[in-house]
Amino acid sequence: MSEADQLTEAIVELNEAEAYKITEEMLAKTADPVEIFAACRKGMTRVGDLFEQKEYFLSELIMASTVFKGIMELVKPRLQGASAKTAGTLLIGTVKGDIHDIGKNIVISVLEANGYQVIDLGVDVPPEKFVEAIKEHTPQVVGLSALLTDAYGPMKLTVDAIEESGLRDRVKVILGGGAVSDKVKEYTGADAWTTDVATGQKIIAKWVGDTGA
Ligand code: B12
Repeated sequence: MSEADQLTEAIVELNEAEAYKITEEMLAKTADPVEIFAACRKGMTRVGDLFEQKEYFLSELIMASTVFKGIMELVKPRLQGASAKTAGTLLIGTVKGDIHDIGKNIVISVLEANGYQVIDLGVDVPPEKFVEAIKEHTPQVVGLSALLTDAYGPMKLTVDAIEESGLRDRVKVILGGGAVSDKVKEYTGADAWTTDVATGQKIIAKWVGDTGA
């Protein structure tokens, strides 16, 4: 079994010590944590499946997110200071009614490490707060995160509110998180969607003309 698979297993088994040990081992071998993120997401998806099958309960979801946050603490120092340039500005938040923020926080860490200025509005963010923050910070990109299917409505209301305030042509909107798809993009009127940080980063870089130089 590869180290990435072992990390996925450790998360699914909620084995905190083992998960941190494997993360340290993986970090010792590579400077790029993308494989670690992918292994974590796989693990969290399986934890979610077990929750759905009623084999795991809310306490296991909370435990898995604690393990995940611990892994991020180990990975974060590797991400910091990678870049001194300002590649662009991203405004990001988890939409109203949804409090999942693990994925959003990964996006923030990765983009900050790549020189982006990121304004984080947190979780359960109402549409008007996004609008106010666009006026205040003039980002090129707005990122809406959500993991609940119930968040499609709030995502659409957020894009609508940006449109109604006359700011829509000033920003690109990208959706992220487990609950998004091409259909959700069409429904909400967003410009793009992704369920992984690497793809999101590429789309955003293209929009802001970041060549990575
Ligand atoms: C951890 C977790 C929790 C934790 C959240 C902790 C936290 N601080 O975030 C807790 C325990 C609090 C929780 C609560 C709930 N949860 Co929950 N949770 C999960 C779980 C297991 C993992 C989510 C996760 O962190 N994944 C790992 C991250 C890294 O992946 P990600 O978010 O997709 O992020 C990546 C990309 O999508 C992308 N990305 C993310 N955001 C953005 C934004 C932008 C702009 C970009 C570019 C990219 C991007 O980058 C990330 C890295 O690649 C999922 C299972 C699953 N299958 O997802 C269920 C899941 C999402 N939860 C679910 C449910 C039902 C709930 C609750 C309603 C449970 C309850 N009965 O109370 C509550 C909801 C509370 C609320 N109002 O939001 C369901 C949702 C079902 C649905 N169809 O809507 C799931 C799918 C579980 C299931 N299978 O039933 N949950």
